[in-house]
Amino acid sequence: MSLPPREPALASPRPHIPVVGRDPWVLSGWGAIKDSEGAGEPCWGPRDALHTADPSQDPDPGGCERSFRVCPFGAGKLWVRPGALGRDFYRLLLTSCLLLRPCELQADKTSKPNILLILADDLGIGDLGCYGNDTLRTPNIDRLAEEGVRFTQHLAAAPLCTPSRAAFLTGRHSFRSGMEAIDGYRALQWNGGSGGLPANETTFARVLREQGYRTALIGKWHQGVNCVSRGDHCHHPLNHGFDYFYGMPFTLIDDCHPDRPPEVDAVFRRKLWLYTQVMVLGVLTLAGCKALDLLPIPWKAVLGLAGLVALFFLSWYASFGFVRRWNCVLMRNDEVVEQPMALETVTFRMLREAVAYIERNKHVPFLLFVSLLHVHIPLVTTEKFLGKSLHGLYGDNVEEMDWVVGEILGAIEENGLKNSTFTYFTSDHGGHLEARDGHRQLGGWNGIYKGGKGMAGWEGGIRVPGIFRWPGVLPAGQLIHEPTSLMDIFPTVVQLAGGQMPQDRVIDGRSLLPLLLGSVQYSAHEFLFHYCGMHLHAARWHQIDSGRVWKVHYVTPQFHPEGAGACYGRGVYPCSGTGVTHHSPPLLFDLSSDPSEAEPLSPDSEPLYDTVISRVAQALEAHRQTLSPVPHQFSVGNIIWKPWLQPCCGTFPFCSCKEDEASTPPGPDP
Ligand SMILES: [Ca+2]
Repeated sequence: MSLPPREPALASPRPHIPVVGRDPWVLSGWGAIKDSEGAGEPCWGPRDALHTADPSQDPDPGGCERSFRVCPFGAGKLWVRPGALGRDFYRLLLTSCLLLRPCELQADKTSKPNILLILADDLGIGDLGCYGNDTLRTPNIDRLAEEGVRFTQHLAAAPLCTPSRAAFLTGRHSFRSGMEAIDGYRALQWNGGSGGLPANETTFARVLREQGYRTALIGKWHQGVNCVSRGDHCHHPLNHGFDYFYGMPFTLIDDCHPDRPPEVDAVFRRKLWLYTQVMVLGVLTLAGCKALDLLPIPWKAVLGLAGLVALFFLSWYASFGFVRRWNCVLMRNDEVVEQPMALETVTFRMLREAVAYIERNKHVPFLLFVSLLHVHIPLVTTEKFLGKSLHGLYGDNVEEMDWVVGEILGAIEENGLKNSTFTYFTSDHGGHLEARDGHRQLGGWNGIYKGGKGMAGWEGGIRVPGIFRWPGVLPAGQLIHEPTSLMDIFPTVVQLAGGQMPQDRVIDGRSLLPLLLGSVQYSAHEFLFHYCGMHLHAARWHQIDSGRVWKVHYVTPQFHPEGAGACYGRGVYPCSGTGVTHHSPPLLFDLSSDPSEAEPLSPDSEPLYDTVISRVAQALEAHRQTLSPVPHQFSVGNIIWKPWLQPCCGTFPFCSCKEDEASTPPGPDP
């Protein structure tokens, strides 16, 4: 895999692509209100003149029934069809709307774009062709980028699954909802734990459903299930605004694969197994001594000790010995439909669900959040893709993921929804450098960026792909280097749906529509703060007047071995304690000239050093004023497995069921 050149970050192999702020569109005015082929009658005018209230009765179902009301002009309303407009004209309308009345994008159901969000799991930014990779084949995602806008400084709010997704769903840092660790566990460990996204959090799905959207999550959740009893589903997707769910309430882990070594609490489990063996050996020794009359102890005592050892073993094995059964579960809405989940067909089944969802909702606005199981270990890959990439099992899995994305995009196009669908693709954080099988790399590639999954400060942990497509509205092939966040998706889609932002809480995300439409040149994020658990590790300052992006590190992980760029052999990298280094004075980098964070600046090498440190400290102090304590969802009491919370089909603890084989769809053509 070749390293892309330095800035622009993960540079485009297509240098002619226009860049916001350097080659903006020129608005050409009000002329070209034609269909996409430049023919036909203009698709605008009073709404009633355009289509009937019932889309099924619409004589032009592929046309104006998907119209999009943009904003009032004078006393009337103007209705336009995205695909029918000249791009400049449409962009002007939307820009005017944003400037005049930010939420005027609201209208009835037929006026809203569909929203398709695709989130990859653990995908490195350097794994996609459109971000500079020239050895992995990702033609479908590359095409998405060519037809849309690609962000180069798109940042996860946290470097691990659960907190990053909590922030993505709510538009605010995960510690604001308690979905971050103080120390210890940094992600939910069990379906049977009581921690999870609190019911009083507002997801974008909830807001969009209130705006008349159908809302679905297909794929991974990893935000908890139950609180106090099995089936209360307080953290379940259906309790967070999704009206359809098909997928894993947890996440793929090595334990889901019968041939892979255990992953959940693997070190702790090895210790428990060792303790059990020592205890058994002790009891056997006692029994032998008793049998040979070497020790004057009664048999009752020996049997009592044996019983205690058995109890100890059963108590831990009941949870850890059945990790696959407890955690690798497939649900449809409230119901467990497969336990443990069969890996061979799960990709096809989830894809089938996504395609079917698009098909049956094509006449109403929908939010479809496809949360891919790719490319998390154990890298479940179907036969068609095995051994086909240049990068082993990981590469095979990336290429299969691209095929899945292509099939979903194909369904959008086949149903005539391409121009009325706002599509987004990203990853929940950077590639997992420590995922290895011996010397075989099983994790992603973060390109020129230092660090990876688990590391909150270094770019490799948090810089992810960010691709947006909305043909006819957003420009094709545009590149934006501004700092943006996964948390921005919340306000962006809420604005698209005409919803209201929650007013009773801090929202850290900012709508990307002005940036996407080119009505502004700069991100709304002058500062971004990068947390590892509850610990601030770094801060970023986009100094607009100079165009420079500064990065200040207060805490960094200790690589193992030193200088390795990762923490090999040490399990999950810690956010605090002996595994990190505190920097006083902090490390300072200029990402504009040093995106790999290779050369820390000093007062001698950078005249602005003190100014930058001081300005960022000032912003940090203001940021800290917005923090308030909340219950911790990752406390030991919430994290541990509780039998009474375990999702289960059949009779507990023999939970077992299998989804109807006849409904298993065929895979891709060989
Ligand atoms: Ca992940």
